[in-house]
Amino acid sequence: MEILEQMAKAVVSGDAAACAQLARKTHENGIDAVQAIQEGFSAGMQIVGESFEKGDIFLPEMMQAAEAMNAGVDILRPHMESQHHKDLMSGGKVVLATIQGDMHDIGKNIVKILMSSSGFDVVDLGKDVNVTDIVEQADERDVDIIGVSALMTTTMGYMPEVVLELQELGKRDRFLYMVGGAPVTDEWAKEIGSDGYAGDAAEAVRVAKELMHSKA
Ligand code: HCB
Repeated sequence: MEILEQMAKAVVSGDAAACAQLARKTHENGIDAVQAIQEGFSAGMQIVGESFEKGDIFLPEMMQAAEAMNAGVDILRPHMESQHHKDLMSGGKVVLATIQGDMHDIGKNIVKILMSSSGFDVVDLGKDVNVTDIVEQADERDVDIIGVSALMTTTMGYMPEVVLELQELGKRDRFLYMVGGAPVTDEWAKEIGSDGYAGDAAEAVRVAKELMHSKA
């Protein structure tokens, strides 16, 4: 779809006004907000990441792209909340965080919007959250699911620590643990002893629902 390509290009060029305008246009054209984010904006972010890795662009351009994507997501947020998988039954309580050392939160924020609008009660701990804080908050708030995000190969190394801390406290069986973020794979998620992996926000909702069913 041409408009999705334009959305990707607007992110690549860091054009917040164009991202917002295209987001409005997708809504007017009846395009699903989640599809627009995943196939439009996120596809652009993928290109931005590759260009950064090759040294074709630098940090300021990557920051500008992030701001542009956020401007577009802000426009789509109410549409995701009102139109997507609206489910008034409670799906369960989830604590979400980007792991310690990691400032990337765009993906985690999208997961939050979609989970909230799908009937989950979501507590967002933010970004760069210490493993011990994640475990303590999950316990204090008596959640069903701990959802953690990592965008760097360095910070994904902290993900197994959530399992280890829960085991040390004798509470591993009390929580369902799911992980995600660009470098995370299904295989790795299994290897570290988590209960689920999701490659995008829509899958995160599906996996969270399946986990809740398995618990019931
Ligand atoms: Co950043 N960065 N960055 N970055 N960044 C990456 C992640 C690299 C891969 C780029 C590259 O080199 N190819 C790279 C990491 C390499 C590595 O693995 N070691 C990198 C680097 C190196 C860095 C810095 C170190 C750069 C520097 O300072 N020299 C620095 C790190 C700072 C820190 O964290 N300590 C940095 C900074 C930044 C910003 C600030 C400029 C900006 C982040 C802004 C923000 O998040 N508020 C940024 C961005 C935007 C990126 C890229 C380009 C895009 C990330 C993104 O938002 N994607 C990224 C390249 C890439 O990922 N391909 C690059 C779009 C979202 C929607 O996708 O995968 O996050 P997502 O989320 C999906 C999905 O994974 C899933 O659902 C989401 C929605 O569909 N999901 C979950 C996510 N979390 C989940 C949790 C669950 O439980 C379940 C599902």
